[in-house]
Amino acid sequence: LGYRVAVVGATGAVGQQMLKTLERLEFPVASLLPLSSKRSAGKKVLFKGEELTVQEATPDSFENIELALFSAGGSVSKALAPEAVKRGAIVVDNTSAFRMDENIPLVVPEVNEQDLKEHQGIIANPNCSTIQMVVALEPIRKAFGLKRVMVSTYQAVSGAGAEAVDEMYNQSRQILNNEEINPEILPVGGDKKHYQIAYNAVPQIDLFQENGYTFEEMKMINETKKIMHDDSLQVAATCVRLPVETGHSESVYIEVEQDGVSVEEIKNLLQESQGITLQDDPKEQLYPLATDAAGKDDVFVGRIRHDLDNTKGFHMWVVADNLLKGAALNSVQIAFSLEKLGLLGK
Ligand code: 11C
Repeated sequence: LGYRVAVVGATGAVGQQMLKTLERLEFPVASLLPLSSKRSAGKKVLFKGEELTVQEATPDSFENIELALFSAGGSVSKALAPEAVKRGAIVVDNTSAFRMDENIPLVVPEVNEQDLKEHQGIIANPNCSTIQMVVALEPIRKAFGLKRVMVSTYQAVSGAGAEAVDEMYNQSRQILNNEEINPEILPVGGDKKHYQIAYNAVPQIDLFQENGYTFEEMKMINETKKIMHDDSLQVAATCVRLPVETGHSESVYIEVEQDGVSVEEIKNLLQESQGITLQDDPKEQLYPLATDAAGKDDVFVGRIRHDLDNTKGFHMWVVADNLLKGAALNSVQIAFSLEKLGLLGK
């Protein structure tokens, strides 16, 4: 018993995590169809101990599918997600293809699960750096109101794909061996120039927009407002890539609406909130680290402290596994929410 599920991009870093997460969280899967581009078709993937052959995704692949999780790039989603919906599947799309479409819910279950009720076949999974931030901020927004968010990110290379991870490790070895390096991928595969990522910090994630912000920064800004249903929320972002394999870290400054809020109140609130682990004890040097968050489901929050000049201002450090809560896990949680709300199944 269960649902007929397809995973599009099953051989990719996020697709692999989707398969593992469906299995680990025991999502009711009756059959699993791994799909990919032509290039990866024929490869094998493992699901519940069974070796499955990956097939090339075509419109007809979705004929019998009830739930399709997409993570194979925006152009694949644009071409095939509507085809899957035409054939009766619900699509959870982990690309930026549909996120800002006003008819498409952009969902983080801890924040706006009810938006799923408005779906017309496609549900968008937000960008990884947005997801972990809104999970941390939603309990504060609900309790005290939220006026402003200023975030600087310290993002892991796995966000740019498995080839970027290889580039980081190869460069690190080459530099240690005094060999010449030849950056080809980071900061952005398709951009004009490429820079060293090993032992570096690169303030560019995705392409620059006309306004001087990168697309990653604009995703954080626009997606946060959409998920929180607040266009007046002031959001600014600076996104930076670090030589960390997995786990995005974020320094977040917020201003709440309400006066007189204490650090203790915020800590207590976050401690009780779903999907959050509070790690905040400066005396014991306890704070979130990417190396601890990697492989875990929760969003980790610490270093919570009052701004020294603004009584409504707070600083915090937010860390999560970008491939899990930032991508695969959030998609599978959306599937669970769809099931809970009675929205899944033909
Ligand atoms: C990164 N945040 O770390 C990106 C990866 O829109 O889903 C996720 C891109 C996206 O490079």
